[in-house]
Order: sequence, then C-alpha cells, then structure tokens
Amino acid sequence: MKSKTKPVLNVKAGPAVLLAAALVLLGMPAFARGAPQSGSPQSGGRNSLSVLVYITGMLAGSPPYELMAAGAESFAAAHEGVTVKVYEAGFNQAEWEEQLSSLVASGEYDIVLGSNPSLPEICANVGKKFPRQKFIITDARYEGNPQISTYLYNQYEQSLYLGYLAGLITLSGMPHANPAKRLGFIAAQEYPLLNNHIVPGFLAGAKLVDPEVSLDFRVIGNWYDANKAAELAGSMIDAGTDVFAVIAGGAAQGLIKAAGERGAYIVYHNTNEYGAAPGVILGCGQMEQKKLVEEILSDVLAGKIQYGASRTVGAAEGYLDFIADDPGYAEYVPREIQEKFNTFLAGIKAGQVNYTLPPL
Ligand code: RBF
Repeated sequence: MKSKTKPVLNVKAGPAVLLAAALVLLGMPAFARGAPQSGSPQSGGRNSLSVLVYITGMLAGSPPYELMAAGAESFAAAHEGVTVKVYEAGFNQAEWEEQLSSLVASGEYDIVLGSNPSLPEICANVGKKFPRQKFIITDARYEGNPQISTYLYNQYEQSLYLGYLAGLITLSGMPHANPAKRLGFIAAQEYPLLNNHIVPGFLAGAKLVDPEVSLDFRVIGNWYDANKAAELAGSMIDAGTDVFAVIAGGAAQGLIKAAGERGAYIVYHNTNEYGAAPGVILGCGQMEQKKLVEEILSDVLAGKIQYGASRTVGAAEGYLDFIADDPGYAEYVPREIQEKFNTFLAGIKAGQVNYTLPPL
C-alpha cells in the first residue's frame, strides 16, 4: 500500500474530499487518512499531518530519543490536525527494517521521524517498497535520496568542548584527579559517527589543554547493560582514568554509579544529567533536539523540507550547547576551570576555534 498525504484546502475537490477536509478541521484526522493524495509535501503547505516517531531502541535513558518524542508531542499539542505516534522498536537492530516496513505499509503516516545515524540506510530500503513515503532523520547524514531528509548534529564540536573540560579536570588538583592525564570513553557500540566524530573530537579537545592527555576507549556491546558499563569503568579507573565520557544510552547509569563509588568524574553528552550524581557529573552538553524537531515539523506543514539534502547544525547555529547554569557545574567545578572553559566555549560558539571536521 502506498503512503498517503492529507488534502490541502485549495485543491479542486469532490464532495468526499471536502467532507474529509472538513473533518480534519473539526479535529478528526483519523477520517482524513482515506482521503486521496493532493500534492507533494514539498510543494505548498498542509493542514494536517500524521507522524510516526520511530525510536531505534527505547525512550528511557536515551536523551536524543526522549527529546525527539517530546518535541513531536509538544508540536502536536500546539497544532490541531497533527497526530503523532511514538513507536519504540527495541534493541534488536536486526529487526528494525522489517518493523518499520510493516508500520509504513499501513499507509497511515505522512512522515517517519527518527534519530539515529544508522536509520537512513534502513529507510532507503523501506522506501524502495513505498516510494511515496517520506523520512526525516536527525543525528545522521544522507544525501541524494528524494524520500529522505537528514540533519546532522556537529558532534565533533560538542565532543571538542566536553573534551576540553575533561582535559582541564584531569590536569587539576581536584580530589579525584590523578597525575596520569588519562581520560576514559565508554561507548555502547562502534559506528562511524562515534568513531570518526565523537571520540576523536573528545580527545582533540583534551589535547588542546595538554597534548600528553591520552584516552582509554572501551565498548560495552549494547545500549542497556549497566553492569557491564560499571565493570568497564572500574577497570579503567584502576588503569588511571579519572574523567569519563559516555555514549551508551541507559547503560551509562552503570558508569555513573561506579564513578560515584570509586571517585571519578564524568562529562556527559546531549542532556542535563547533573542531578544523577552531583559532584561526579561536572559538565553536561545539550543537544537541542526538541527545538530542531519542532522546527522540522513546522517546515513539514509549510512544505519547506528539502528531501535529498542534509543540513549540519552545531553550537554556532544554536543546536548544541553546554549547561552552565546548573549547580552541578556552577558549584562543583573550580572557578579557574570554569573561566578557562567558558572562554573556550565562547570561542566555539563564535566560530573562532579552528578545527577540521573529519569525514564521516
Ligand atoms: N543513543 C542512545 O542514546 N540510545 C540508544 O539506544 C542508541 N542506539 C543506537 C543504535 C545504533 C545502531 C546507533 C548507530 C546509534 C545509537 N545511538 C543511541 C546513538 C545516538 O543515535 C547518538 O549518535 C548518540 O546518542 C550521540 O548523540
């Protein structure tokens, strides 16, 4: 079955279409699903929209997913005629393509919204079977497919400033900082965005503080095993790591627990996690995914999405930030570190820190 789009009001329409359009205006979008196609979403605006938010994993513990669902739901609450279904696909990546295919086969969704670097290829495959289905994916780059639009966060940049902060902390005289100049990075799994942007950016940022800083990089093997993350953290602390970064979804809780018990520090990507361990989590980046998703949906309604294209957004554009106005940073990080870090971050936001974004 093909995907369908909703009628717009300025089309020449028969009585059935007019009835469907009226029902949309009356807030009964479910009826409108049977309405015929009335023009491509790229051209001109639309009054109703059915969105599938496809979560490649689980919401809980995964900031990019929670923020995406929150953005879509708040947009739907503010726009009559916009409906959102959030589907959690679970952790079995081998099932994702088939699951998405059967969801799309219903023809219910005008767009599929997702956030995962591995999603474009899956959507390209699903899209071959459903040529009118559109997919919009954040946290990914994919170009040249007329069904797919992507938005890449410049995660090299967020890692650069979190790495810089980690470098300042490992060199400091803070209670748990040791002389080893050794940082740790715990990842759930390896993938190009992680290996080519996130980890190298983190080390490059730390090396701007002191070129002798080294990185101990370990992989959990999945996005949920907090015990394994705690185990890895313990052995990394034994080997001299005193400041960690982590990209591991819910499994990151194991690191937080181990660092709290053993005495180590964490800088955290994408979300405000200070409250989970004050005095342990000393810096949190912010991914403005909720804002980006609301803007994307607004562009969908306005017919302004560019399919086939990818846009990169970072700190200078206001889509990546650092949460400095939290006691977890303001009260626990020594003043002189804050001053150096704030200056560096301001430089990043002003585009004054020179770096080369590695290929993905
Ligand atoms: N990030 C999460 O926060 N939770 C997840 O469960 C999760 N699963 C992922 C699965 C795959 C196959 C890939 C490539 C990435 C996944 N990510 C997940 C990473 C996420 O999309 C993002 O890159 C990182 O959170 C860094 O912003």
